[in-house]
Amino acid sequence: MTAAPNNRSFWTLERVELRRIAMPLVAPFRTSFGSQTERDILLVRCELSAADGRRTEGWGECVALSDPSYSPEYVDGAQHVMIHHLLPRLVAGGPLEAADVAPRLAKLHGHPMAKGALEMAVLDAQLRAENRSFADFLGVTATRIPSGVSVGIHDTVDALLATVQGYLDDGYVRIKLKIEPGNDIEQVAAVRDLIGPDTPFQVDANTAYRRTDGAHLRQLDDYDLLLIEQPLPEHDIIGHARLAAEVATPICLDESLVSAAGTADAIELGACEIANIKPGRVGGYLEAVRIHDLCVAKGIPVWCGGMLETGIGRAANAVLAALPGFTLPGDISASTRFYAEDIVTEPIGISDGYVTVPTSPGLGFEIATTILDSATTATVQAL
Ligand code: SMG
Ligand code: MG
Repeated sequence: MTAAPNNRSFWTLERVELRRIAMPLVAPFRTSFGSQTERDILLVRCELSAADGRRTEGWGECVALSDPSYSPEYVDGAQHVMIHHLLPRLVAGGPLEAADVAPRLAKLHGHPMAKGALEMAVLDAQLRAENRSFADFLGVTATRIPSGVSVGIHDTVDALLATVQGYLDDGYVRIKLKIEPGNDIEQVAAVRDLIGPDTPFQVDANTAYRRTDGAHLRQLDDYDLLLIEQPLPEHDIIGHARLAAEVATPICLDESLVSAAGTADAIELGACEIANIKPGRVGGYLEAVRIHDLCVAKGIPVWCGGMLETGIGRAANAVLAALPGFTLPGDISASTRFYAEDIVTEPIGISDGYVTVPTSPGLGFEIATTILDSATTATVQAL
């Protein structure tokens, strides 16, 4: 067994179980790339053992969607790459802790969502063994974070306004509206009119526009938006930089940012005036912290994005978003925004527009086993 220098504790990956769960949404969620009515989510449960006989287990959540519409990854592909490529490589490297997961998998290209879910499970397990909270691990001091809500594209402006009013009544402190060509300026004007000048408001295009849409998108400058999220295709960094020069509203990247190195380049090129940090999209929470630190050093405001996570990812995101660089409200809404029933014992909720930062050992959740079992559609012993 490897000795543990610098107080690092090394764990042997004993078992890895992959679970697929079906989570129906309380209402369809439409974006420029499609409409979701249910999430098909891949969870990772790992069991670790230490040389001194301690054992621990932890959970990770993979944020990949059912099809490669948001990003190249999709849930069946994530499961396949974990079983056939990532886990064999992880195990072959011998004992590990969470910080070893990304370097050990670095020679395998891409798949940040699959890699991030594995690192997350190891991190959760390791923190539980230490009886340590993620909040303590990250050194966060904030006890609550402001809660923003993401609003889908609606068929009519009236229906949209009714939905937004409901979220205002729930207490959300920031509205994000999904937009696409043909469903943008009129909707933004109507929502701004409804919510008044003081409610923070932003839009997300999920890559639906093109470089030639600068003059069109400049119309959004009239509505005092916090940001325009990912207007152009994910690889079009230069296009985003040009758009940032054409439009006064800050340009925020989401899909384009999959690593700290890429984020540094996008910032240097002037393409990323604000960063949406989604741990699942960037290969895990440790890379998310590196992006946070980079953005703080560069003076780039950040906020925590969401991927309709269950209580597992939602709890961990709520901790991450308590880091001081997260100066804008994140897409960390109450679990009930998407799900009638969550798979954790204390689903994330909001109170006066804020989410309490979880402080229990591990990433900040406990599994509600019976509910999880009834949501499970398949279980695979991957290791
Ligand atoms: O979890 O609150 C959430 C969802 C936030 O809009 C959200 N996510 O592009 O930012 C984004 C989308 C990606 C998922 S769309 C199915
Ligand atoms: Mg987005």
